[in-house]
Amino acid sequence: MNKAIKDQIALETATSIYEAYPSIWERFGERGFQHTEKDNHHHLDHLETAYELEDKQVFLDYSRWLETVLNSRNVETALIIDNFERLIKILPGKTEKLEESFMLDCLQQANELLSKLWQKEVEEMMQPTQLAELFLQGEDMEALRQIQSFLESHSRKELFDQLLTPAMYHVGTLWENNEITVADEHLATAICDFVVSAVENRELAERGGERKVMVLGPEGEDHYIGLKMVASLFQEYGWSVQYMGPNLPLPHALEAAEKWKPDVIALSAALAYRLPLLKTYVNEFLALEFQPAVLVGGRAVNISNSNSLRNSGAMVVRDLNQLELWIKTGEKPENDYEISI
Ligand code: B12
Repeated sequence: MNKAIKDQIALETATSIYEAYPSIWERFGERGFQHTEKDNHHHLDHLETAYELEDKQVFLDYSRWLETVLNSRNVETALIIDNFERLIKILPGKTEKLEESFMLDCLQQANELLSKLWQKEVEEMMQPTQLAELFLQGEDMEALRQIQSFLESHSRKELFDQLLTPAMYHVGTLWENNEITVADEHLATAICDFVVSAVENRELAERGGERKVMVLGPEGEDHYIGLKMVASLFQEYGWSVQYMGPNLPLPHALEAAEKWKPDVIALSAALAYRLPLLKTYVNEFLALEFQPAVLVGGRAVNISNSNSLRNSGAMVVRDLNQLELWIKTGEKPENDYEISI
């Protein structure tokens, strides 16, 4: 297979992957696209070597190695399988028949192998409901152990989004169904709080950055786990963070803001009836002379119509993905989730 053909296959494959999953532009950007193209060159080189040596195992060993490398860089096995499937469709007609059929066999066998590995990983992966159970049993050290193992192949944001948030929502459902008591809920929260603090990047937090964010919940609001996650994400991106906790009366919040002059004030509320108060906070913060940006998030804004907040000039951010995108690019979130209750 000559270089021009390889270039063509690699480009075609990378393009079709990025067309199928536009969100990976957000996650990996232009550099990611170039890496995908380069990766496809590697796949083709290994297919060629396997063909020359008449040994499919060469490609299977490569696939196994590739899975380890890419997983550690937050690329899921499913994406590798998807890539190989695309090669299976794109390769035919681009090389001579014998080589083509050998390569297609290699790709097929590699995908069978990767699917088995993927399946095993999913089975072994901690599920949010299991984690909630550990929280409710008071198993703090076991919960932390499981979380640290999750973090070996996932980012902190993924931990918050995929494991901790659904685990706490599950706790909420159990409470709603009267299957657990408020005391159980408190225990679960305390352990969730403990693990969020334990996985915080202390070094980054202490270093602090030039951009400043103040994170708080309005008076009366007791829920603060989401708030801590928001603070942690800002820290991860090198911001200086003042985490003021929930239930901060407006005069104190204003005084602290005027003193520290943060670039951003991030607010969170869980209960929908907190929205009018949230709006008061937003208006007061927006009227400050140094003009901070005001971000609002949390369950309260996600389940209700937050147009009035948005109209007042605050930026309503639905989840940590949107927040991360905004931190990285300054791009305003698209808010297509207004559901009135
Ligand atoms: C733990 C808990 C408590 C604890 C709170 C402890 C604490 N320190 O946080 C306690 C026991 C004190 C409590 C009290 C109450 N709670 Co409560 N609680 C919960 C529970 C189970 C989990 C909350 C949580 O930690 N979630 C996990 C976090 C990570 O999720 P999150 O806050 O949504 O945050 C995510 C996003 O929204 C986003 N985000 C959050 N904030 C922000 C901010 C910005 C700027 C951005 C960008 C993003 C963002 O990022 C996070 C990551 O994805 C929820 C269930 C649920 N579905 O949430 C009920 C729940 C919120 N509580 C509820 C209720 C009713 C109450 C009480 C009124 C009664 C009670 N005893 O439970 C009181 C009110 C207290 C008060 N004054 O505020 C209801 C609310 C229902 C409603 N109609 O709105 C829920 C939904 C339970 C239920 N299923 O009925 N609660």
